[in-house]
Amino acid sequence: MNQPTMKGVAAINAPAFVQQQKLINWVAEVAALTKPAEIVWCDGSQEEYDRLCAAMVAAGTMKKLNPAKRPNSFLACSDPSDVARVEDRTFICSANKDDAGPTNNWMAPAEMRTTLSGLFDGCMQGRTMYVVPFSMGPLGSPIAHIGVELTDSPYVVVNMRIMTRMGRAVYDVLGTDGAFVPCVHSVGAPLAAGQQDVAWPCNKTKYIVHFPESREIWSYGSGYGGNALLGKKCFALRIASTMGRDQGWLAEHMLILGVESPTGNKHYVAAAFPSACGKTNFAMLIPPASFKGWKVTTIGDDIAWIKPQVDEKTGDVRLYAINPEAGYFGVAPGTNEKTNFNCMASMRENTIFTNVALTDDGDVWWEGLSKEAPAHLIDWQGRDWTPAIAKETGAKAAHPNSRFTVAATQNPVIDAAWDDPAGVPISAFIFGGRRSTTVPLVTEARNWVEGVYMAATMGSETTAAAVGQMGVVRRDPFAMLPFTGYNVSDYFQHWLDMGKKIAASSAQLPNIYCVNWFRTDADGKFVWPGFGDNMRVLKWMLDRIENRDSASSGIEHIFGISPQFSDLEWDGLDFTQAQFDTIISIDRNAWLEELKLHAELFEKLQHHLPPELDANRVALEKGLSA
Ligand code: SAT
Ligand code: MN
Repeated sequence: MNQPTMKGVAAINAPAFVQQQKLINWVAEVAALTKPAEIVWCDGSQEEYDRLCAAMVAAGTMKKLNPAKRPNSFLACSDPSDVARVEDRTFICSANKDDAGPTNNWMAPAEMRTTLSGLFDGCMQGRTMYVVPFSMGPLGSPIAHIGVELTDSPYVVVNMRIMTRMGRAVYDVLGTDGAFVPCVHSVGAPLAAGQQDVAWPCNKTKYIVHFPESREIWSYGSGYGGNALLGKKCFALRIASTMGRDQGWLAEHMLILGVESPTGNKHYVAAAFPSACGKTNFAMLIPPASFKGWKVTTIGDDIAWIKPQVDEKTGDVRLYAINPEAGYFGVAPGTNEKTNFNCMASMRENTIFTNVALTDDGDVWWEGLSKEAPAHLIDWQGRDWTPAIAKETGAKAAHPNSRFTVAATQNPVIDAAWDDPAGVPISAFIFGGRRSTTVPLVTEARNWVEGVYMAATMGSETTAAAVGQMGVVRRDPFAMLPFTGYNVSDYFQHWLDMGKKIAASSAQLPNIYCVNWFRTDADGKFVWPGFGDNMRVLKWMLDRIENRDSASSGIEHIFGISPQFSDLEWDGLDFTQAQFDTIISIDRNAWLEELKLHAELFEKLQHHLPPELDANRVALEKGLSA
């Protein structure tokens, strides 16, 4: 490494608890490039968090909420141009274009480095650069990995403290030569001497850049969510998926939940849904009252790292999962005591809200929080908002992608093993999209290849989590379309290989399910009640997992196995056979159209597409046409 010049920085005075020279040199190098006025080495303490929050309140970035209503909580409102992930500004800069694949934006690493050098040169002028050490996963877990984010955003620091295991203890794990993923983040808004700052600095130009070979992340121009909290999508999905490919494990866009029957049988399942499709709700599900003695507990709500572990006695390989995160960055709108009681309980205090509305008594509100909106609010853009204004202009009080950040430990149904370094064994995978038509409520794959096919061809109507048109169906393989850090066809192959590895050890492969909670009727209304009633589907899956060889529950059809009306528990829900038929039915013509879209997808993904998957498609087409 070149000896960095210290222009703009007096010296790199790393505190004694930082033991790694390589890390100190890298901080010095980035500081020499970005030229911050000051460097702060974060220790992750409460005192540090409180100090940064107070400074942001003074700067107008955050408001402190009424402590009587929402103790220790804040509302941050972003620039209206910086409200979601920017997928068209997200790049995978692998050495070979083929390794990024057709679903990622690619730029040659050297070219991107030139661009970034220009953008980052002096970009932190007048600001503080924070050094944020974090562990994705329980500190010291064999499944965990460490990152260090350099950022000029105090908002990012306080969010990272909630979302990850952040602070001094990370340096002890790193020691003198432990590996870390370097993450550089700037809002891209240098301050000239004496220049007044704005409440939410950001830049119109945005770059969210990943170098998979050197495992580096560089993010410029945005302070929002997955663009800026680099432990989340950038590290835990895009970079980690490439680490998983190289090292034989999986980094997935999945929640993990535990479900326990009244007799004490417990299983863990991991479920993939695209962003803003109810993962947090599913992960904290409260079973209907009629499900006496059933318990659902949360390991994670967004991301799963899954590693095969060999049972030393049997030689069997099982998949063990951890939640690499330590908090939830969930979608606020639609969340209420009825749809997600546990989530509401999680955010009673110590919460950072972003882009929701402010009530006159210093609390927060968003669409769907209560049936009736308050008479007056300050909306997420700082404007007066009343139900009358909303009716006239359609203005939303909260941005549709507004969020809450809370520590996982505040979740009343957190699983006892959520922080277990060993992880939890996975019994089933669930894949679900938001589809108003075509895809049945639930289907079990008969084998691993069929399950991988279901996941690979998943489609979903787009949501507000990413900038772009909403509500159009796009293919979202494994709910990983914007998050796979390498060629998605190689990623499919990796999944097939993982299956083969487990099967070769005579171990039981996890079951794979495809679900769709979102089918609508002729009036466009959801037919399935969803939320807690998803327990009915979960229970059926558990029956299937526990009685794998009995054909008693479910009926086989062209795509796999689905329940019949009589196979689900209906106690406590008014739901007719006719309603059930509309959400479980398979419309032959709609599916023939759907398969054309699968063919289109596979054509796009031709390069390295595993032949088993296209063979599965051809078999389905034949079966449907017969
Ligand atoms: O903004 S994030 O990427 O963190 C949230 C999401 O899209 O799931
Ligand atoms: Mn997500």
